[in-house]
Amino acid sequence: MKTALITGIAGQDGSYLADFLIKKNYKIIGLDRRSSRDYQSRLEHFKIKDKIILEYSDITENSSLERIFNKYKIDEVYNLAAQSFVASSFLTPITTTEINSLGPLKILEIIRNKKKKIKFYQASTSEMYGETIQIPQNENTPFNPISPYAISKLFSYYCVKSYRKAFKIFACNGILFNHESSLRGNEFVTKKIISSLVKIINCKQKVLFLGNIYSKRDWGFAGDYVEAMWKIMQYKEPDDYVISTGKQFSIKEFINTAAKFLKIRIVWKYKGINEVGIDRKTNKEIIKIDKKLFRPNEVDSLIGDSRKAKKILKWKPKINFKNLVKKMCVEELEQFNYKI
Ligand code: NAP
Ligand code: F7E
Repeated sequence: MKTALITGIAGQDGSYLADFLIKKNYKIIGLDRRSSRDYQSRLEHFKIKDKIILEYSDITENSSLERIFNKYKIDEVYNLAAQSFVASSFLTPITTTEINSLGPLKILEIIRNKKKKIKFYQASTSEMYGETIQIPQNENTPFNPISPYAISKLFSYYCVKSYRKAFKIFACNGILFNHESSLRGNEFVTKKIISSLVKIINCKQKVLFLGNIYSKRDWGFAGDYVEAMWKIMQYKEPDDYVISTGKQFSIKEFINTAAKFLKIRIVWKYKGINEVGIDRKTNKEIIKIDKKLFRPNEVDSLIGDSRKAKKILKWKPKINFKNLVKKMCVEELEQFNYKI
């Protein structure tokens, strides 16, 4: 039985990965930080809380990390803990960097000092491509990060490469493009759109406010992407892989697709900051643009090329864009017992 340490276990990917690895008969140590919020609802969703050993820690705190590494014989570390919200990183760039850059470096140092064969996975991100000039983006595309989040992640991306080369550590980067599910944090655009539309049709919310609805993302399903993380760690050589669907859609296209599933007919009117989405049935403006939701720097367009993962790891996404949106709509409706 292998033992995996998952940092950020209470997050979207952490809970999906824990569920996936439990089914593969792993012993799971979950690193979670204390919170006053409803912080383990995702683990409860999978009904796996009692199958995990939870250790309270913080990836910015050396001694507490060392305690965990001394307590268990860990085979694989999946470092998913992060300040993962790009918009927040402009407001808290230093905390973002302490968590996203120094956190993984501290874990790599522990692995290096232990001189044991502990594999390390780093949750790298398509945000590192930033203002990209190459379409689609693959493992050889130059990085051009434009947010504190992306810059902090680029630091850890290079730490992984450096420790792999210098100290022969089995350390890998998964460069994952956006991946979603109904367990996505409420502040991310896909979850925000679907939960707001569901509330609007049930008269629990009047308007959905959004920022830039013309940026484009390559959206996949979180369940497919955690399988890729595991495959990256099982390959005979440590390496870096792009994980994506190879298709991109704008936020506006996401809204239109979700609205269709939810049987809302939206008519778009006006341009720029005045653009509105009108519900044809009620004639009410249900989508409006809020200047405050625009980011100081915006990544306009991302689309990944994951042919390397397909060829070497035999990985490919099972759920396409339409089915992802549908799945999120169905689960949102079920979760809140809302009706359409
Ligand atoms: P998420 O839902 O925000 O989960 C991140 C988890 O990390 C949360 O449980 C969070 O705890 C925890 N965390 C934050 N700071 C910590 C600290 N100092 N010590 C310990 N734990 C800490 O993010 P996700 O969507 O699952 O993403 C997982 C990882 O993949 C992240 O590293 C993210 O940057 C990266 N990534 C995500 C995507 C994506 O599309 N989802 C794409 C590429 C890369 P709290 O709940 O207490 O905040
Ligand atoms: O924004 C636009 C926003 O916050 C997507 C993280 O998991 O994926 C995620 O980062 C787009 C952006 O995700 C709103 O400006 C418009 O263009 O859902 P998001 P993200 O920034 O792409 C990457 C790969 C990660 O690594 C990150 O950890 O949607 N947008 N209006 C909005 N975004 C939000 N959140 N809220 C809005 O109201």
